[in-house]
Amino acid sequence: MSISFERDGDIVILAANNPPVNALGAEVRRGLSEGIKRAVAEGAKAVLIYGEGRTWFAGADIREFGKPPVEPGLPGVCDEIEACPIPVVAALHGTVLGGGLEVAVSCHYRLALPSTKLGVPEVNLGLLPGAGGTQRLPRLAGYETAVAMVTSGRPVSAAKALEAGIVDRVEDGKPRALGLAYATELVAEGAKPRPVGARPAPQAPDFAAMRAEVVKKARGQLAPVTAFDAVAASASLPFAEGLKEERRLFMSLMDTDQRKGMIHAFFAERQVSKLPELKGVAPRALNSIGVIGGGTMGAGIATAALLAGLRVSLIEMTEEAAEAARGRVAGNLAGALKRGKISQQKHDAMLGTALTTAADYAALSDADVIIEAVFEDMAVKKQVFAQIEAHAKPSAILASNTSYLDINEIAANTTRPADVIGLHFFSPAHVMRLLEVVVADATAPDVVATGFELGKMLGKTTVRSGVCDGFIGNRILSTYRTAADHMILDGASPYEIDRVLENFGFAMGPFAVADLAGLDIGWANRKRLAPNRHPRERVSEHADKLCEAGHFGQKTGRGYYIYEGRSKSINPDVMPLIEAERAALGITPKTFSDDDILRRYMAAMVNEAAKVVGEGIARRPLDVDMVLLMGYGFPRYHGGPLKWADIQGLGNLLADIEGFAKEDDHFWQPAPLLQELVASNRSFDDLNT
Ligand code: 3H9
Repeated sequence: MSISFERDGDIVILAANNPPVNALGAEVRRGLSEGIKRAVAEGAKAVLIYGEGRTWFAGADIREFGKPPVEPGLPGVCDEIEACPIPVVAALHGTVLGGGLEVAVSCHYRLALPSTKLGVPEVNLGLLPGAGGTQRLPRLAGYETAVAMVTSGRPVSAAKALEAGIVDRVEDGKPRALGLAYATELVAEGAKPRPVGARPAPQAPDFAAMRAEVVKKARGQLAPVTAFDAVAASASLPFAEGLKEERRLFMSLMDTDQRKGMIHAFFAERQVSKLPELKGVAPRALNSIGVIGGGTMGAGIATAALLAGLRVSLIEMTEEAAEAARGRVAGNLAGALKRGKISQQKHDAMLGTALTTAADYAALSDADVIIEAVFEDMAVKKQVFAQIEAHAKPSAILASNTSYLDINEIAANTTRPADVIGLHFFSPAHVMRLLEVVVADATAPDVVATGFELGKMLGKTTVRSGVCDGFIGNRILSTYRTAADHMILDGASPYEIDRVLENFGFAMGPFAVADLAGLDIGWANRKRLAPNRHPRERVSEHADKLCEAGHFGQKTGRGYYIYEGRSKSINPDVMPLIEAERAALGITPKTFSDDDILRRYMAAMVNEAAKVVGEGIARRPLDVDMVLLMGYGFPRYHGGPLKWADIQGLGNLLADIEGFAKEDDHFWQPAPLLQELVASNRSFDDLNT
């Protein structure tokens, strides 16, 4: 039984037992509805609801969305609880989220354990609280708190919920015992039901200003603004009408592509690190890591590892460089301390005993995983691996943080290729959430499992990649950046392209990103690839010219944009460079509409992503989606490039690619997998299961 019915004297206890998170699936809803009716019919004096296991209800069952509804619906169950003629007490613990919080605020009295988190994260799924949350929360907590919770999706602590009036008391103990004591007390006092819906809505604030703020923060995402409108409706409509308006707005979001994209992202995030090949494979021991190279990347990796409780040996070439690397880690940890992520005591222990910096590889002798983060040059990497091998213990894993180079070649140069793996972090490594685990031909399964374990410990979204130039993410990036460069040669400006992609939902367009990453990185990469470049490849040179003039983007204050303090403006030198290049190549520039730009850019991204999946570099389309979402700023509400492609219709995308191929059939070669999916009328999502 998902909801058990039990009697303790005058009190009926409804306990939820639907692991892992007590989601409010159909059986749970039925259990609650029947339990309330039966409690009243049997003459109970109060009802206690609590959750068995690790949490109260963590929300509606997300797997039911998009399927035909099953009665009773959650809004009706909440109304039934609220209308119950005897007091209903909620004893909350764990994560009281979404529909879970809506059930809680439909109860008449609420207590919470101090560790409880309460929130309405529906906006993160492209939805709004659809079971009365937008109408009941403002009546309990006022508009400021309700709007903040509903539009951001961020949970609040039990203490904050108490202060805001969302819970009545906070007590430590077991939910069942505490709830029973509270209910017994209420019965003894003759307490009555206190339906939140019967309270008047608070005084309406300046909704126009609040809404403008929400629109600004939402950056194209529909749910926060629609959720705001639902909350605001509570000020002008009677409670029952407000519920109807909430329902209408909830259903309108249910129909959107953004909802599909975000729910895909939710499940993909949880599925991405579950690899059938790792079932039953135990990771190796993982207590300490070694990092070679204490630049921004190495120091970031060291910081992430220290924050996860690992011991770290950080190796540099000289004592001075090792000291400088320690300084970088200290700077990162100072930031974590300032933001309250770690205590002073932990901070001091990390810098004191957990971190060793040295100029001698002998300091690596105890490390379980050794990650090199040195200059991107195969000869340098091979030398470093030879040194690592000389000092690593036999069970150690030897990892490279290379962004592009061939891990098979690195592994083949060692005497223990089974221990070699790629661990591709993204900079700054203690902030960015993505880790690509690059599996080479000879990598042992327990080494792969340890890579995933490390990612989990560091709180990263960890994705398996095969070996190819750039792995999953940088390979796809390189292709869509090339498409953008071709558009520039043919008539678009970097600023138009940035604007279109920012309107699509990226926080920054590709040229602003290039300035941030450093234009010298792309420059070095183009030089590396030049010797093997296909003669038919179109290469634009304006970016090289910027670099030759010493303009590397943000770090030199000038790139595609000029950076002064916090302000960013267009660099007037860029368009003349591009125009000169077009003239030299005899290209008559044409006009690109915003739609043309988006279609070409996305077609290039999806086509390369389909090749990456088709070749087995990524095992599933969802792996690509996670890489782009977590490492490349792809807007979460589009779900990832391959989910977006499914939603657009793969036939349309293939037709676009075939159309573009008429101009340049070298660059626009349709991915065989895309052709196969279109021919068999299937989607990328069909390959995810
Ligand atoms: C809603 O309530 C709408 C209403 O307003 C209106 C209705 C009319 N449903 O994350 P974990 C699964 S919208 C189904 O790894 P953690 C999850 O997929 C909902 N399944 O654990 C995973 O499965 P698997 C609003 C769910 O400890 C397993 O549980 N609520 C749901 O790191 C463990 O999850 C939310 O948005 C669900 N609601 O984190 C809360 N939740 O093992 C969403 C989880 O097969 N959930 N699963 O991979 C969360 O934020 C986290 O899961 C939580 C636990 C914090 C609860």
